Amino acid sequence: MNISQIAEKGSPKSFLTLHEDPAVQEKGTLAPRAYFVPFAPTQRIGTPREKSERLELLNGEWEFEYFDSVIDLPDRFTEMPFTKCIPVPSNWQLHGFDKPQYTNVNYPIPFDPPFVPDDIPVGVYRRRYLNKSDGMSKILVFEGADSCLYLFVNGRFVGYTQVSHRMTEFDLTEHLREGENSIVCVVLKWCDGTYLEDQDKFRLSGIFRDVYMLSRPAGAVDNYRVCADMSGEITVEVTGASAVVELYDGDTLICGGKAEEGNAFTAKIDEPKLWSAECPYLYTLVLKTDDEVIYDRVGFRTVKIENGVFTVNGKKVKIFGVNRHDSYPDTGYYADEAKMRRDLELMKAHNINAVRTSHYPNAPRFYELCDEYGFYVIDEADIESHGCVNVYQNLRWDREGGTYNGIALTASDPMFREGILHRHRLLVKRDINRPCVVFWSLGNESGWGTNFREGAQLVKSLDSTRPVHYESTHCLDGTPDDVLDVVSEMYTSVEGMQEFLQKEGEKRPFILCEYSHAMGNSSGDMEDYMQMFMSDDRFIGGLVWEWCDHAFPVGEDENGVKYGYGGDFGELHDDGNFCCDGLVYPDRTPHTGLLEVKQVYRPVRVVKRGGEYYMQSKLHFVSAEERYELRANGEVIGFELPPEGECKVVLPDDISGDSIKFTLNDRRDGHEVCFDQFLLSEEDISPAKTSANVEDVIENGLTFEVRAGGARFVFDRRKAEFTVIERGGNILEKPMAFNFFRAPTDNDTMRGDWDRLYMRSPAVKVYETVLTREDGCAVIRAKTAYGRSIFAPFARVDAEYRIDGEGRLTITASLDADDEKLAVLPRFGLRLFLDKAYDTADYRGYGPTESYIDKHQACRYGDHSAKISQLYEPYLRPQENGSHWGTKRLKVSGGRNEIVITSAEGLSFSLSEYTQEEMASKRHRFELEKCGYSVLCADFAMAGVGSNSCGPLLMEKYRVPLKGGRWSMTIEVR
Ligand code: IPT
Repeated sequence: MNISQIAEKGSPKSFLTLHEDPAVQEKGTLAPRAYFVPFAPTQRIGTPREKSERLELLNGEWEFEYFDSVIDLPDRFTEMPFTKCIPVPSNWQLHGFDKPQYTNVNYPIPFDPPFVPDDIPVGVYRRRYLNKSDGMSKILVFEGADSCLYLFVNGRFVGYTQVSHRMTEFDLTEHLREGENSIVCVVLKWCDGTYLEDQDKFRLSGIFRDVYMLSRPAGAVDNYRVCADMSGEITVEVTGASAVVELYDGDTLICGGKAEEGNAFTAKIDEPKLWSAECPYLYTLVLKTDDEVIYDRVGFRTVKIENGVFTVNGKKVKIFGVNRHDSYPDTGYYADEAKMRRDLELMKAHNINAVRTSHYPNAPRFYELCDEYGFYVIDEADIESHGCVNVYQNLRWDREGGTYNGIALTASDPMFREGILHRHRLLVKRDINRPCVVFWSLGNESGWGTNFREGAQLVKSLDSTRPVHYESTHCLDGTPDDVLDVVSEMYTSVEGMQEFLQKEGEKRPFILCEYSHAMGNSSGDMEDYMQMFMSDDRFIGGLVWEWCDHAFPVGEDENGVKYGYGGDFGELHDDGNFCCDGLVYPDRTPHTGLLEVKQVYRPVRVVKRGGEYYMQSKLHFVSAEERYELRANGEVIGFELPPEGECKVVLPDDISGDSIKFTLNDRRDGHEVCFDQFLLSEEDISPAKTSANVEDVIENGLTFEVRAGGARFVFDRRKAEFTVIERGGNILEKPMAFNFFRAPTDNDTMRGDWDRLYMRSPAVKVYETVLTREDGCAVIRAKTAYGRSIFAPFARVDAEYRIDGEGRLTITASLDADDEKLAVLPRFGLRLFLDKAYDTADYRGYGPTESYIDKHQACRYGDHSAKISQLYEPYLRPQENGSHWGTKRLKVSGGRNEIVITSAEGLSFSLSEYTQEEMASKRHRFELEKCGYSVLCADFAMAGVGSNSCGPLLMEKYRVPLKGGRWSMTIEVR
């Protein structure tokens, strides 16, 4: 619907015509500039921006009206009565208007560019603005509005902006009158930009970042650019006016001069203190004009790609990063400074050194904080159009002979040329002065074509000091992608990375812009990727997908907030919990995956060679001893470890124990940075031999009964499982059976196969059960198979149950699983339903947090103790959790007896109030019902977790061996 056809001519509504015009990205706006905030000349250096006398924050309650359709908007909406209010910044879907929709790839609207549906949801914002003329220009700044914004002042149309995550300035000087003014913003949920902003996130709308008015005097600079490199050279270019330039190191003026339009200020300082993520040293730049001063921070640093190697200040720096979205359960897309700081502090504390602002520029303040804390930033343009993949599926894809290449539908389309180029321009223009930005990224998942090629060239023409990154080079028209400075891929397997190195003619370095998809119980492959990153200089490193779970409250219960995800908001279509794929829960509580990341990304490692211990540093710019304190089993050890160096650890003579634990603590705040543990000896946990004999063995048709050492066992021959294990009372609330299933993790993408094989509830076929007496023991041998219907049994088990004279039961089992039908078997072990009084586990294994064969870097091997509730890891979507790998001894207590399980080869155990069936059947953690038992799973083998929800299949070495495995464990009831 062309609004101008239905609106009264000349009415405010008649101006709403630009959002379906892809040639118009903005109207009435000031030229994009670098982000800065002006101050009054009297203000102290370092004054926070909110305190600037030249900045008036307009955040707060604004009047608000919402319409499901722009068609229903009154023609003269600027004069309509406003009955509601909304906080600015915010997303209106989180304030009772419209509803959130979580969609990943699929567009939320029909693909019909440049048009969007007639019924566009619209939010109208109004606030009064008191203007006191002081001779200065009044510039209204929006740091973000989704998806586009029409601005009206005192009923008159002022301008238009789209590109949700851009900063837009409107000069209101001519529009404001003395005294009270009315500012009205019309924000539409969709515009032609929606086709370029199909980022995988909850789709929310509104003015979601800060809004403020700047007062700028005549004779102020419009814009400036600072370049400062590792040689100490600094250049400051200004436009719009000349300025006095001063550079301070702390309070000391180190150089100064004048910058004029067309005549930059340049200087060279001696021995500059360089900026890096490790040592984020910043100088202060002051730009003075007659009645204004601008403060900025400057980092001297040089980013380069030379001979296929990425360097920062000449060092082969690796990116150990995360992808970060703006997503907060209370404020949606809005991150205030405290939230940004919290994210960055958490990242720092977890040894993360880089952030990709997936998939749009973050709030400008974010980059200043990255400068300050020290993060390498891959700054990404506000572009993602992967919805194209599904638009013409089976039509264009087939016709073009490519499948995934349909993603490039907008990439060469002239209709989107301006939209794409403008997004690239806005990215560079705004953030060009930020030392933290080490790569410009052209966007995400939008395919490759002429628009992107031109965009890359534009970016390079605007800034030649940073390399250009882009991942999505799927192409429909053969446009070459050689303008890109790196080869970027996502979710490539470690083998795939190895293959990259073999590619003939490819000289560029390689980065994994997304990897180790952190969805649910994940992060199982971190260390394998780390080994690969370190194996070749051409590997720049990678960024884990992603920082946080995106979810919003849908209520509260006794456990706190109930989080909803895709599908919980009445969406037309959704992508379920694919948005819960972060290293932290929505409230920033770390997932165990974040702990794994922290340990794998550790800056210093201890290795053992020839009986000696050596520390190796991944730091490039600072000696480790300046930053960290080393302890070996608690004792402080002196060391000197230069950047990129190695040193021998001199241990005190009296060091003792089963293992040596080296811990590194940050000298500034004492937090533990990382550790390395080496086992020295292992106590023999095998049960002591006994001369006692089994007392009684009774064969009873369908049962075998054994009495030994005060314990009694009943074995059901029909199912080949124990129904009674007792010493003063049966510990088994249900028969103890072999268990193959687990509540699928998000990475268990093969769960459909498991269900087709009826793995949740297989029927057992018993071929034989034989009882003999051997060496004073009772020995039951059973041959069984497990399956239910349709196929051959998916698993065959030969088991031996040996009960000795002390009443200890040793189970030895070998497995023969169907490797035709199964790639990954979730687990192989025994499940015991115990009285719920059994609520405590003392174990020697990998803890205290959950551990798996491929996810235990963050765990220490040793003795741990936990209550059943502490063994539960509350993933938003219930799934396998809380297992402990490498457990050699487990004692479960709290009930009448103590149940002790030992295994020389180590088993995985979990103790849970929830059954795997319950967890597998519920969508949310808040729906889980306790089963009334303590469910003890003692697994001979438990599959790793990997990251297959969006990544390679679980590595062979982390799977349960389908054939040839033979394991044993001993159960003793005391
Ligand atoms: C990849 C996207 O880049 C990212 O935004 C997110 O959607 C992630 O996947 C999944 O969580 S794209 C995927 C099709 C490889």
